[in-house]
Amino acid sequence: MQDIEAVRAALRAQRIETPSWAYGNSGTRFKVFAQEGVPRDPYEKIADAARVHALTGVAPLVSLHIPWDRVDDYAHLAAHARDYGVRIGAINANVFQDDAYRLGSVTNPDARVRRKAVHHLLACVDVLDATGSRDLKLWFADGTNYPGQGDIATRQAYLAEALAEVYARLSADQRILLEYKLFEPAFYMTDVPDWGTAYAHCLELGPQAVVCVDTGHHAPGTNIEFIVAFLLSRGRLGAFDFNSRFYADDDLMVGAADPFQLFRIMHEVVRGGGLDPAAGVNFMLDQCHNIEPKIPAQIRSVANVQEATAKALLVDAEELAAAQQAGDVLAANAVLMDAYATDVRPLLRELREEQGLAPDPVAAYHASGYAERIRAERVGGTQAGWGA
Ligand code: LRH
Ligand code: MN
Ligand code: MN
Repeated sequence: MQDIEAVRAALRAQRIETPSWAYGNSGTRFKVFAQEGVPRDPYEKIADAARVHALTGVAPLVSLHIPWDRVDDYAHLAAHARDYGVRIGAINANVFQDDAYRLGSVTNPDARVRRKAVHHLLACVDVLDATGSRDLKLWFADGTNYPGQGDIATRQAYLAEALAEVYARLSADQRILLEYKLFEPAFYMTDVPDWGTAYAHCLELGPQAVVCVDTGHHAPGTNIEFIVAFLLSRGRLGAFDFNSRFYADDDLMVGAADPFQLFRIMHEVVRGGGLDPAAGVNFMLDQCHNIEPKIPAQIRSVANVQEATAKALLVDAEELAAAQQAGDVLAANAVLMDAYATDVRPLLRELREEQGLAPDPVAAYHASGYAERIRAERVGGTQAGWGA
């Protein structure tokens, strides 16, 4: 039997971070469908994120992407966030959209381009200092399109050099989250393609370098929960970028494509102690809402993570361990499936009500009039990122 009070406490304590770019317009390389009322600047993105937190009670952090969220005064932006009841979360460095990065950023064959990239990464650490954020998230679009285009080992050495310089600049309470991605935009070879490469670089760097698992960044069929279990057991699971994929890096709502996979991932998180804030696992969303309204989509995504977490918490760990030890394959599998089959929505509704929140945050959002207000107030919203 699971201790239901412990389950409730764990759910109350979980925090989910939403990304600033989810609130702006986004799309594919074919079309960006602009929506009315989207934020015109980082301040308004934070206001929308604060709305998601106000309705869910568990999303008090907002990730920024620099320079998409460039402002003159980051301390001021952080103060604005605090005024709205949220805080600045991970700072995402962006070394992929300048012309100079055609052949890569930190792995570019030209030393001047490598310098420019490292300079930006160091400037992002300044943003961490100014905002009080803990995490610098590094994702590199670096790679090659054709065999022979670049020297793989030399590029790895350049990458290590750049990471070491940034790592040396961190304060004791700051971390590098190193994110990997199989392919795209590079189509032949990517310089940080998988968790093994990310893990190896983190090991070389030191304990303040940890891996970010973006659930959309694997080959189809990859056992992501294995990666999670391994990294967590080694103290190197720093964060998730949650989203769903059907094909490639689709950035759809987490839990939409494969809620069972999300449950399996959360089971490994719970099993490995990753829900304990001391484990340092940052549960972030990394999504773009190209055709659906953005704020309710974020609320829905937060709830999807909560549902998977609740089901994972309901796994009877003792019964599972006993069945595993006894070699009872079917019983062990049944323990997991029983938890997965539980409808946890009533429990989550109850927890929200206990906190003085509406039981259905999406319905509460629609009833609040916020969508109508921002539609009237905000004219000419911004685009989130490269879908532009
Ligand atoms: C790259 C990525 C990375 C970026 C984000 C916008 O595909 O997942 O995390 O910063 O998308
Ligand atoms: Mn990501
Ligand atoms: Mn991605």
